[in-house]
Amino acid sequence: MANINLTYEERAAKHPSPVARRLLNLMAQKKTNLCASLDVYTTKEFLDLLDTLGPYIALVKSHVDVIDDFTYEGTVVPMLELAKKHNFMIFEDRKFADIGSTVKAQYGGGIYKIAKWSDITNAHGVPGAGIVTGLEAAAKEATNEPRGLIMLAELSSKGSLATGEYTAKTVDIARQNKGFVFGFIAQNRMEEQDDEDWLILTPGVGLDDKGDAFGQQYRTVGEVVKGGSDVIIVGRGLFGKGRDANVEGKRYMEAGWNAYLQRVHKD
Ligand code: BMP
Repeated sequence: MANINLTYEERAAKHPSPVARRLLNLMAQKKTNLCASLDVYTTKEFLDLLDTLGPYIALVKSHVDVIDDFTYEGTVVPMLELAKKHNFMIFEDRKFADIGSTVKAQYGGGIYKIAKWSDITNAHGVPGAGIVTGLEAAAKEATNEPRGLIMLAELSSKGSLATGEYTAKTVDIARQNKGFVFGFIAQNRMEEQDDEDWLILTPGVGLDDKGDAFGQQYRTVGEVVKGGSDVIIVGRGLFGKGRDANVEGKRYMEAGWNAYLQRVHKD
């Protein structure tokens, strides 16, 4: 049976990536495939939102470089405490895009030290396969904890160049390191050979808006999950325009879970 019709538990049982296994089992256990994308500019806003949304999410997606008062002790340490309290995983959306030796330094070092605390990060395929080996080397140096990478195969924004042959070649890069790379940021499922099972994490999801002033394009939860998305990434839909994150968190969690149940025919 195609992976798209299998349950998260069934897929976890045979997945080669420890990070993917953990995420699939966590989603099944917590009954949520929601990833909250918290692009806010102070540590307080970030942690307050995360505490509110914690019960509804499997994953938080951060851009720590937009937090004005970021510090490791003040931002990351409490984020890790909230991850334990509410049982969710962490995805720093760093979108690495340089040669292997540079991304190795960017992932493991600087002020953010992403490899130390983030279960998952992501990278563009544009530099070629060396980006993956550089990131994997940094992860091994930084920690004994499992780390996973997802590649940007498609983007949600208008006019994105990540289509067609570029997308297919990004999948080829992922194929060269299936333990560390376990999926894609994409709008559709990617081609799967033999026993491959790529997790598809999809941003550009919103139930009330069609887009923003800068080219973002939203699709509904039902559309993306039916199309093969395994994790729905929602940002401003949860907290933008004065929305109540507690209400929207529950709403998106239920919409995502019901769409998944329909897809695997367990409803
Ligand atoms: P929002 O739901 O508020 O539009 O936020 C979307 C988030 O997902 C942003 O953090 C953005 O960086 C990210 N993102 C995206 O919107 N489209 C992509 O194709 C890839 C992304 O990482």
